[in-house]
Amino acid sequence: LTWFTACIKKAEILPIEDEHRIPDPPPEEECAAPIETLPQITTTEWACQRATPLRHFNEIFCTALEVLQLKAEFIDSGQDHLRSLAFRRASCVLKSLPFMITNVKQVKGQKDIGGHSRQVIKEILGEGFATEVEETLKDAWFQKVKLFSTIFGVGPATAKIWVEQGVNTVAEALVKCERKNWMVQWGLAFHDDLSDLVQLIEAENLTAVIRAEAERILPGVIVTLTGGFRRGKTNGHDVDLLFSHPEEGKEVNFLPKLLTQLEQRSLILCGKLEKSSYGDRVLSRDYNTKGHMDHYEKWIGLMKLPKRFCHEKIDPSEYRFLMSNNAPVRGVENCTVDDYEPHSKKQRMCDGEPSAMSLASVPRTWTARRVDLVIAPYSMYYYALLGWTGSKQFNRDIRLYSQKSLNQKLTSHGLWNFEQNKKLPAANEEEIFEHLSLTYQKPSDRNC
Ligand code: DCT
Ligand code: MG
Repeated sequence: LTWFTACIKKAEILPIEDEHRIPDPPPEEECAAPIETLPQITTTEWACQRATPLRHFNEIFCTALEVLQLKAEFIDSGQDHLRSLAFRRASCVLKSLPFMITNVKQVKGQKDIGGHSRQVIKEILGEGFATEVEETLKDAWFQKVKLFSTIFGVGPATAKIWVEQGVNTVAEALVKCERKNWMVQWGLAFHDDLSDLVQLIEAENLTAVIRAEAERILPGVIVTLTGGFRRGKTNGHDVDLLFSHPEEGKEVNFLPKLLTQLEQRSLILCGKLEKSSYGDRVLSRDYNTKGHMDHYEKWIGLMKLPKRFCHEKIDPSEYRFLMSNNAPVRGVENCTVDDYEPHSKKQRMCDGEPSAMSLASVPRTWTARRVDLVIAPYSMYYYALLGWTGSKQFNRDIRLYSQKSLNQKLTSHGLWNFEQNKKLPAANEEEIFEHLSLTYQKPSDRNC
């Protein structure tokens, strides 16, 4: 009891920065302490009904459960996909708790924490680690699939094929793997740059520069840094930028103009512009969203981030002096989505531009960074903002909740109420939560 009192107190006062610390495991006999003396879990049915902060008290368990989630995702048979989600849901519950779990009895009977997850928690409480997690982390197959699936353009399916073909390293993949699409070619060539996480300062500098260019092309344009950074993360694998304009229609052909401008500023390395494929069918009951994140016009690619952007806050009024090509941009006003494609890297490589490898291997004043630029018409903007803010698991949860509990279909394009048979507009994120009878969760509390 003394141990529990001490460790509960410790958990209560544990500064959140010390989230990796765990109290020493209790001696055997003390594990039998009555459950009533421990803080009890009272959680909601759905993750979107509660706050899930970025930093929390159960990091040690969540990190372990998310290793098993990843392993199950890699194995990816139908059942393993379900298992992978089960580990994630268990981790989500633990992230939302205002105290640290100190006894496995506390999670007993929790709908989202199944037997397997409980076993992992129990082992960590007793031993300080879980054998299955340690073995997974040491497993060469897991390490290689994990490494390859972080390469731009490579998902777990391709990563697994490479491992089966005997590819061991990124350098080997460059030589051995044939029929690589443009993303994989560039992803491999710039893997060193891209495996370094994007820091918040870089994302903010890039946003400021792109905002300044965007504003020149389309005054009044909305430019929002979304994804993990909007949820309060201080680093991430990419920069997700969402654009819109309060006067609907003004966003048409904005993206190719912006890209042309950014190319002339030497900020674009390679990428692909995808046209919008949105239609009202997307909100219909039967529409299968699998394989599509959304249908917005977007550019997916790599940008060249001047190295200075990585270390100090850049004043956007000053940034043009950093660019190699400071010439005024001509012809931007005539760009359309249809004529932008010839600028794409694929075409440019055919035109004799240097290959990814030769660009990557020379000394550079810039770092390659993964960037997504997404355009949303204003009537869909707040749904796009919700979707692009994530997390991926928060989206999964709130969408399933809308469908199962409310008979409504939520996507990044809107919310369809099947009973009223209409789309529900939203003028801010709070209104979306209201439509869904949910307490508003701010972005930093959507870290499921
Ligand atoms: N998203 C989603 N479903 C996916 C992928 C992404 O709903 N399959 C959403 C949630 C987050 C947002 O899009 C941006 O995606 P990522 O950049 O992959 O996620 P992130 O949270 O920003 O992660 P990171 O911080 O590593 O960039
Ligand atoms: Mg991101």
